[in-house]
Amino acid sequence: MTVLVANRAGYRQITLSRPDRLNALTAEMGGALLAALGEAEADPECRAVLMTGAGRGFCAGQDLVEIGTDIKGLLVGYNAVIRKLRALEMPVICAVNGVAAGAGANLALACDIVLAAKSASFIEAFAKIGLIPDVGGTWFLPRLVGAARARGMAMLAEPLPAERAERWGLIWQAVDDDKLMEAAEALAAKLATAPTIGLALAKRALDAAESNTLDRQLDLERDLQGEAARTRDYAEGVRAFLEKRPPAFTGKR
Ligand code: LHQ
Repeated sequence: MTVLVANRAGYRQITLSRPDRLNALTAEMGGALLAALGEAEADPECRAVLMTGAGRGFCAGQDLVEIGTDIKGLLVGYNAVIRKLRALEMPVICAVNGVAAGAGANLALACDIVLAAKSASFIEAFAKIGLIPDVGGTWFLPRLVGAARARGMAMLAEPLPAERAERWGLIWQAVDDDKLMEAAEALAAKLATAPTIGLALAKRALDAAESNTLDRQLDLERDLQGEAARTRDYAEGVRAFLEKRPPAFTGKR
């Protein structure tokens, strides 16, 4: 098994698992990852996903031993994973436990909240082998860190340590190595009791904002807010506030 799936209370943990190759990606692994995300989506009890890597690395990108010649075919598969991560109607947390290189770095960046061990680094390694950042890298990088840093990362392919990645806004937080999984699990557990539909709508609005004018975005916010305000979690959130008690969100419509 190259992708391990564990059911936790309210969320799924998905672990990339080819530790002797730093969890480098294969076509089979891309398919397994997509299937695991599809199962999380189909499970009404699942309200968040936590992704991480087994062993000392998070993901070293495409497996350069098992790469074959069908580069475009591989990317069709990996791109489906990126699309699914962005469309998933629940938060996706990524715990980057070690080096994230090439497609592995950009797989992490496609997640909603990225934590990284302080010893981890992000390497847009593509330039070292004559490729361009893929699986969304050219889209995520300038949006997260700005044009100058995106170009430096893409062209120099140097490791960006987790703490600098946090300072640059590439990730949410760098965490002491021995606290990473504890912090990621606590975050996943917290998000698994959050108003899931509201979070999913916020995720959709933020992605749409990347290409919308303010005018269109205001319309979209109005419409999505209308949808959020029809959820039971909205009613519960307001009721709990007025009753001065913690809300009990169900994540259901
Ligand atoms: C690996 C790999 C690896 C195989 C480490 N493959 N074995 C997508 C789809 C379609 C087409 C093309 O491209 C793409 C996008 C991409 O992702 S292209 C970019 C591919 N990735 C890379 O270029 C990174 C290659 N790896 C490295 O530069 C280093 O391994 C890093 C900096 C990640 C880690 O360095 P170290 O901590 O020094 O570890 P290591 O190099 O000793 O690796 C440990 C083992 O893992 C080693 O095997 P060995 O048998 O010697 O112990 C490596 O050969 C193997 N490994 N990455 N991508």
